[in-house]
Amino acid sequence: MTPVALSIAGSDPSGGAGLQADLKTFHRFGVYGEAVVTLVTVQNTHGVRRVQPLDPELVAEQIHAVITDIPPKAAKTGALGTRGIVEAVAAAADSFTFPLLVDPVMISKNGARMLEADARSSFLEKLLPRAFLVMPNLAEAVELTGRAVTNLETMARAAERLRALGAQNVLVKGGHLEGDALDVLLTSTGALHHFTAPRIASPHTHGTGCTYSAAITAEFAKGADLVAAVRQAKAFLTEAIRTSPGLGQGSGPLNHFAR
Ligand code: PXL
Repeated sequence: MTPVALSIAGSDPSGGAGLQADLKTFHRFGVYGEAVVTLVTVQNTHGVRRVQPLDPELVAEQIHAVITDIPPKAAKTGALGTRGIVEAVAAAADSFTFPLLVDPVMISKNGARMLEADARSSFLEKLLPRAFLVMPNLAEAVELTGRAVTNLETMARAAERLRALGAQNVLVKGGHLEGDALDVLLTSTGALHHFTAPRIASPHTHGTGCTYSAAITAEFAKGADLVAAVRQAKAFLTEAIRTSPGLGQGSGPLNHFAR
């Protein structure tokens, strides 16, 4: 059977992040991709100029249409935009019979808000408890927990708080720390795992978070377990950054053909 994954995320017309990155990544992993649009951005490699969220009802209808026809084996969320969309996705997730990965996209690299500030409580109370895995970067971990997250120890503490709030598993991504790219995974059994990869100095990191979460989702769709999925995804990400095609005049995309 063809593995199927679903992304519920925003559109990046430059093709490096958001839904477009998710679909390319699913494809690269041999997974058929479904794509529900939550918001439309106007952007290129220089940055995001505009974010236009869709009507929550329209998002809910898209999800219903695809999952009742071609049910995925795993799904992920990316940029959700508004409180209304967060609540619509959380309500839909109640009937999901497959794992949901939540990438808590909040702010783009150049500072555009991808999730309105007043959506935070809905995100924490309604979406997080439905997440099989939530995977914040450092800034998102700070925003979600209200605590400083600056090293391995505080990354693990943030993961514990997010698990206490209902996420089954938490991956805190340390890519913005100094030194090697180190991520901390806290699983539902309370086990801590560390994943390291060499830091690659590159300006072309647009869509890194989206690509990472899409790769993990693709691995889930193929039946991988959590630790194996994160390990495969991180190896892909490292190679995709290392071999970025250098497109655009700003922060360009990764190489989604990598591996
Ligand atoms: O990488 C975060 C992100 C997610 N989704 C969309 C984006 C971005 C960053 O620019 O544009 C649609």
